[in-house]
Amino acid sequence: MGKSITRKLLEAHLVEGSWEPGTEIGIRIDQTLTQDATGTMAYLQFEAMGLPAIATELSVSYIDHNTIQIGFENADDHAYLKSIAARYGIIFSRAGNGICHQVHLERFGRPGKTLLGSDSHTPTGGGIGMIAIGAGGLDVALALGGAPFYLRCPKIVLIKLTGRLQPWVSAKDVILEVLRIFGTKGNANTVFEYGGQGVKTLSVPERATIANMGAECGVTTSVFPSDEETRLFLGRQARRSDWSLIEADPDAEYDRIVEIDLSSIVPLAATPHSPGNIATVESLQGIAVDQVCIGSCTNSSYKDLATVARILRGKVVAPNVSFLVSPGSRQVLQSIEAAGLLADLIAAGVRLDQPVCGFCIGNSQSPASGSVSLRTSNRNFEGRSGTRDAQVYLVSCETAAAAAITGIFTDPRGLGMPYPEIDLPETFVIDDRMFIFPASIPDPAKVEIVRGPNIGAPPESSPFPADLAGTVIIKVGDKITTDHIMPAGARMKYRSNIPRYAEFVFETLDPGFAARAKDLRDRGSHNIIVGGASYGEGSSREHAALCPRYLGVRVVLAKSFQRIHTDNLVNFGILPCTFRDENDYAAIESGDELSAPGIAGAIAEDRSIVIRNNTRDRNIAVDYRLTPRQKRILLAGGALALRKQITV
Ligand code: MIC
Ligand code: SF4
Repeated sequence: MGKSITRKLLEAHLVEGSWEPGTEIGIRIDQTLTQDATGTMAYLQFEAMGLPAIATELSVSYIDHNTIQIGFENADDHAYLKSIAARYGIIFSRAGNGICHQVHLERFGRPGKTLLGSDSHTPTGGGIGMIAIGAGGLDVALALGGAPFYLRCPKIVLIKLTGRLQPWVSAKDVILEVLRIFGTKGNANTVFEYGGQGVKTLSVPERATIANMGAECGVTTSVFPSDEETRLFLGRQARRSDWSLIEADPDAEYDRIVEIDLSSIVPLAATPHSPGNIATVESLQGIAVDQVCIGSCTNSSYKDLATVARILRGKVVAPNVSFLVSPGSRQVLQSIEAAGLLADLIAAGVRLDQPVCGFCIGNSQSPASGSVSLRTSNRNFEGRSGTRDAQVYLVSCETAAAAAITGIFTDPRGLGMPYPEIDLPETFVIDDRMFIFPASIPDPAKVEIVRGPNIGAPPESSPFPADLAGTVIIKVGDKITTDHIMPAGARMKYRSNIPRYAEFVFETLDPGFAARAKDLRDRGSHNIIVGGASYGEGSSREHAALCPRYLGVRVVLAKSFQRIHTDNLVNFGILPCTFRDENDYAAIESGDELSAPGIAGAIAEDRSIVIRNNTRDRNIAVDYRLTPRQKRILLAGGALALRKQITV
């Protein structure tokens, strides 16, 4: 049997374990990326390791998330990150240069390489034939120091594309169709590999849109072949020599094959409040729209913005619509300007934002109460926009542009105009002057690290308790996202200050949570969170583990977990465990007192755990699925604590 792309690339980077799906493997990481919201903690942890320089081939630190700068905190973070990059040999992408995933694809992504990023949409790099994986900041810090990245050897699903997209249907509709088929849960430890003749009809930025939003299915990553289209894209970036051919063997083996005929896809939307709630745009026609936001790492490429500009050419935005465009990068902005397309947007009444995450993470452009917002981004979790009762729909650029003109949900196929086919420019505008490259730093060892008052050290940890005795401090339902656990938006500026950020854990669900948890922690309780299915969906932010840990959380007992969050919990010494019998979920309430004598010994010896609910006089059997490496981390109280134990 031949090999898939996924298997070829993972095997080429294998440093521990062997190809047995489900078992843990360690892979070498060639490249890393961080963004400012997760980056500060990642580099604080890297500093705590005491290494002189990074060990990767290429690492980039991007400023794109916290760019609002109300108060000193964001700018403090930027200054810290800039000094860290200069000291350790990391490329620094200044604020205004663009969103990490878009810029990385443009300037640094290379077919065949591995990329680990402290952001869940790092798989965008799969569009160029990379194995690109999102992880918590601590895992990225470890990779920066040369450690392997550990993951479960994945199952591989071939998504075989046939046919060609119809006019007015685009890559966003393809990934929404994938989300319709696979949903947002149950896809952990899986890679979506794209193949079939239909792939050839998609350009690299379109493939990147699809790979990007695979994150919403909860897969490890998504990957496309590197072919003639990839070569053309790299040529447009003046990087032809970075190209190599990457393809699956004709008889490659897959765990499952799902065929999608591109020509049968229609305009789709994810309706409130999950990227997995898929409906046709046709079925939503007529709903009044208050806001249209175009951008984010999913849909902010040259083709995306050029399409929008052409649709809006000669028209003005409907009176009831606030219309925002945030380009993916400075290159995209410069390229649409060079092609004369920016003028169309300005004439149409656009509110032009910086090339940043902006509206996507809810730190600007929050919609009005109860209003309808159409966005080309990738997540519409309740409240993520910054407005709890806003109705956020995720759509393609074509559908977004149609609504901007008509003021209502409109199937773009009914606009009554010819579909603007976009020819990509022969070369994009290439201007790397907003990067600071390590070669330009005369004496890195002498660079002083800038630490403003917003920069705090990662909190100390203590070993996992020998005997568990604690309180259920919150019981939550299914699909609790990291946005519920650790709100972003306006709160994100405290990312580098754990005691302060921890005050907002579960803020939207239970504003009294932090004070209660802290009080119990100080009285010696091991706090316990009880969750439903798919606990920890969404972002890679390790703060969703680190801040609860700071508040004394030691165990999360849920029906099931998302991958990145599970790894983050273990990395900070919190046990993720599941109900053996899901009916036990009903037999436990917030405020219950639980205990498990000898729990650490049981984990060390791989024995089963029974947690006693003392309040209800009942035993609850739980399962935990930890590799020997993860057990060592958990019992030591976290990955940094373990590292210190080893190096002392
Ligand atoms: C997101 O889209 O939720 C974020 C903000 O980019 C996060 C990272 C973070 O919380 O800083 C992600 O996707 O991992
Ligand atoms: Fe930024 Fe949004 Fe992409 Fe996250 S999903 S990296 S916030 S643009």
